[in-house]
Amino acid sequence: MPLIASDHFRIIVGLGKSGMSVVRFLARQGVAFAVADTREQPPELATLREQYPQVEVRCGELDVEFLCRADELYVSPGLAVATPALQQAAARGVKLSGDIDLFTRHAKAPIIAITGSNAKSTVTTLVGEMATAAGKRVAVGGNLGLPALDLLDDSVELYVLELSSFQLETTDQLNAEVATVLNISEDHMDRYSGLPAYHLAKHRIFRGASQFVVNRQDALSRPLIGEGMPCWTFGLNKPDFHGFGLREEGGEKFLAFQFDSLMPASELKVRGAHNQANALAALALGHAVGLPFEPMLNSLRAFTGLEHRCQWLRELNGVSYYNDSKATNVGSTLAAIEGLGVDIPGKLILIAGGDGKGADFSTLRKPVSQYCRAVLLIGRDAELIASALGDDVQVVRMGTDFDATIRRAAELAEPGDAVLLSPACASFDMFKNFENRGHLFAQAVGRLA
Ligand code: UMA
Ligand code: ADP
Repeated sequence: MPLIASDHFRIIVGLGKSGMSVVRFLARQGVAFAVADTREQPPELATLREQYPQVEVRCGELDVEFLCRADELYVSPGLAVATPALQQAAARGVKLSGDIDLFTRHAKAPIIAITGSNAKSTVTTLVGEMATAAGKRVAVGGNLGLPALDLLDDSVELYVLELSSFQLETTDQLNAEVATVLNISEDHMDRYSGLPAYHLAKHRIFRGASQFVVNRQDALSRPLIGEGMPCWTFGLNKPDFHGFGLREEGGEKFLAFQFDSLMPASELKVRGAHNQANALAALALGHAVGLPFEPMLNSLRAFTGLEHRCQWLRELNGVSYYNDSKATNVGSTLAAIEGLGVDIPGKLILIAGGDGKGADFSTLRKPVSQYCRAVLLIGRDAELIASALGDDVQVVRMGTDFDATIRRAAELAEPGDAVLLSPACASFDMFKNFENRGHLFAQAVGRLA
């Protein structure tokens, strides 16, 4: 079959937020392009038609002949590169790329690149705040919400990017100044063939990096390449010569660098050991690009955490309520149960369930039996979770009435307990997204009397 790829024509596949950022970028560059999306009504279609009426758009099933008119495809992170039509186009010589690849080719300032199964948004936000406090002109985005290409600006001195495995699949050489995989636990098993494939996608973040930040307590965070490159570490244990950790002095825990204590961990406003790890990771990333300690520590002291991430909502009748709706995988729910479980005088009433994305819930059993008084299950995969938890703890299957679930949780709680929404699942089977799930939870908690 002849190759019909042209040298100067691009196709953007997927017209969501990131696709639209590629549209704006290519239009600014004067590059010819078209758009394809498997959805009949992609979210940015109306905007595209209004602002770029001359651009050809193909909606519905991907047409390989159409895709082969391009020399390069910019594929949305929402579409797996394994999608047959994309693979067929690739086999015919069309390059598969993405918005992050395009970003790297044009970014002039150093990039701090952050991925991991959990804590990406928290650490990315923290590093951004540290850089601002240190007086840097910093741009923060990526998977976090503001597409990377929309950040490009010659006046920027530092880019801080949160990157998902989906974005990394189409990223060839990121060339970050410093890159990290914060942690690895199972997620998106409905998209990957297993943990190794997911791990490989995440580790593409290290391609071309000048420095690495490694989690000492997670072997899977260690780069597979680049022996001998400058490497900083973080972990909840004592710091080594290269890194950040916790030291105990006079019975108190301190965030520390090498052999020096930096600040008492108790000065952090965010709760749980996982947030101490996040603070240490942010310090390591900031240190790697030369940010001074004082503004970094001030940012840590001021940080109250992001909405929907183990966010304290209120106390009522001696019971605290936490919104951890962003816990969309098992690893994040484990961190919440273990982090809050040791912190509260009573027990947890856990609300979990939703779309499990093919996850294995069995690791929840032990911490749930240790820290939970009861578990209320919602959503599509409630039965899967119930069978993984066994009968160590009271399990209540709730229907689709989310308000009733929250009222039931309040009834089951005793003074000193905490009600924790930490679903270990995606939300799409019952809610618009995790934000919507968290907001509805917060509203219902607000109505409790
Ligand atoms: N889709 C189709 N056909 C297409 C293209 C997309 O059916 O041709 C569907 C897929 O189910 C896909 C969904 O639409 O999952 C969203 O795709 P999109 O192209 O509309 O997405 P964007 O609006 O561009 O958002 C993407 C990221 N979304 C995903 O990776 C799924 C956003 O991350 C990111 O903030 C945004 O780019 C800007 O960079 C969101 C996310 O859920 C927050 N990320 C996952 C996570 O954090 O776990 C990885
Ligand atoms: P991401 O962007 O990777 O999804 P977030 O910062 O948004 O990360 O947090 C997602 C979920 O992970 C939240 O439920 C949060 O409480 C939890 N979490 C935060 N830090 C950690 C950590 N270090 N390890 C495990 N889970 C964490």
